[in-house]
Amino acid sequence: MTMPLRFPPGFRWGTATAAYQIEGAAREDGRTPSIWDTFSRTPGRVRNGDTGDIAADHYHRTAEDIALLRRLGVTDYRFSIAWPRVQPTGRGPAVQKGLDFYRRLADGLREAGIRPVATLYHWDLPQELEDAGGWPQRETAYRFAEYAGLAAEALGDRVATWTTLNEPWCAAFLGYGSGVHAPGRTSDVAALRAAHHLNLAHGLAVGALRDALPSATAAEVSLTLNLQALRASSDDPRDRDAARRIDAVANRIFLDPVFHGRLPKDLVEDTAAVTDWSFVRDGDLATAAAPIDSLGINYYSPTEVAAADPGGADDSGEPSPWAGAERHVRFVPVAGPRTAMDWPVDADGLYELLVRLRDDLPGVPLLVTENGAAYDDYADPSGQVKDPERVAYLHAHLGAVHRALADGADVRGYFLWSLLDNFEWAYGYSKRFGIVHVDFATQRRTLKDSARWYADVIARGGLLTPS
Ligand code: PNW
Repeated sequence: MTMPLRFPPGFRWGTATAAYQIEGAAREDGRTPSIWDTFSRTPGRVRNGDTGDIAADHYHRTAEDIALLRRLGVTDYRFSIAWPRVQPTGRGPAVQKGLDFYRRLADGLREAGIRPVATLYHWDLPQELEDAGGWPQRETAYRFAEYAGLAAEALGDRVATWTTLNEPWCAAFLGYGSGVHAPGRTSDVAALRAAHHLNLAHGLAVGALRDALPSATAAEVSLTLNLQALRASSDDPRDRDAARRIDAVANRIFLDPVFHGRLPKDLVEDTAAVTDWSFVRDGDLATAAAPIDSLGINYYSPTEVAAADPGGADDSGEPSPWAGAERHVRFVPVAGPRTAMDWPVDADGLYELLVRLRDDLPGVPLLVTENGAAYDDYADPSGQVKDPERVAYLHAHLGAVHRALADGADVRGYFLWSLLDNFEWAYGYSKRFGIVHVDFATQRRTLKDSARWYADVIARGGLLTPS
């Protein structure tokens, strides 16, 4: 039988999760609070007052969850390491029990024939480091590099891919700019300082990882960004300038330091009223540009922008995650069906992003480290979870990856977000991204139809029908 959309041999098929979203066990084995424990326990911050105290109880159900991955047939599994489990105060020696958990996880994965892909920072900063100033403070970058070294020394022989940071844009601009994520601060200058110190932390951690990893294992070192797939709503130079501004403060603010060792000139100009960037010291940008082996991309939806109406229609005075750009830009709703997040379904955006990176970063292997959709799934009385919209979403987006591959983008793998329904940050448990349904009252796991569909895709190595 012919298969129209076959993926290359060796293509990595995975699912992704993050520690705070699934582990629970928030007070066990020496783990201390992270900024997300503090934030979620603060009334009004997370929908329904939900916290990650129990989450999907993955900390105690690791074997069951690895068995699920085995049933899916994935080649890779992307998880994150909780910094406050491994180094509770963000300083000093590692906690054995914390490391043991990730050692068991990695060993269990390897026994199942699954490559462990570990992210060091998926937003759970030890609260003590936030109390000392958090990411706007330079010291946090040095703390992170030390933690990276501890983790690599303990786990370096069994992790296949090390990702330093997940989505530093969210950590900096949602955490310190708009304040909708932990720690919930609302300051443009704090967000820009955080972004720089995250770039610095990334580069320092790459060095610490390279030093600590046994060279024989040739582990891959990577970084995951949630780049905006940007469209200007017209060719009018004012609309194109709005897109340039968002590209600077959301994409090139990370891409330029990490891949070219420089700050975007236009970003520095756009943000001149916010900061003079004097917190950037000599050598920082060269440090941030330490060579890495691949770039991870998280993609859910595209972003369309136009020039703000005269007077600045979007200048509502509300805290914004677009430091220096907010008064110039209007966000235009993208057409198409919507997920439960109210995010538009538009697979072309993923294609456009991958092709842009093919052109802008020649020679850099790409991984789609997150892609998926939330829908209001429920287990029917027969125990089935029918999620045809998710299957359609995934099919369309894998089709977009295939098109990008055919057009020369060097995409090495695809990690579906997410394995399990989980704690969706400010939305708590109200949004279900899993291909495995979790009944949070009983912790019962049920494969959704999309999980069976994904297992078939992996087994065949591609899609039977064009999207
Ligand atoms: C990513 N935004 O988060 C994260 O890496 C995941 O942990 C998360 O569950 C997933 O996407 C789905 O939300 C984002 O508002 C959260 O632009 C918010 C935004 C982007 C990414």
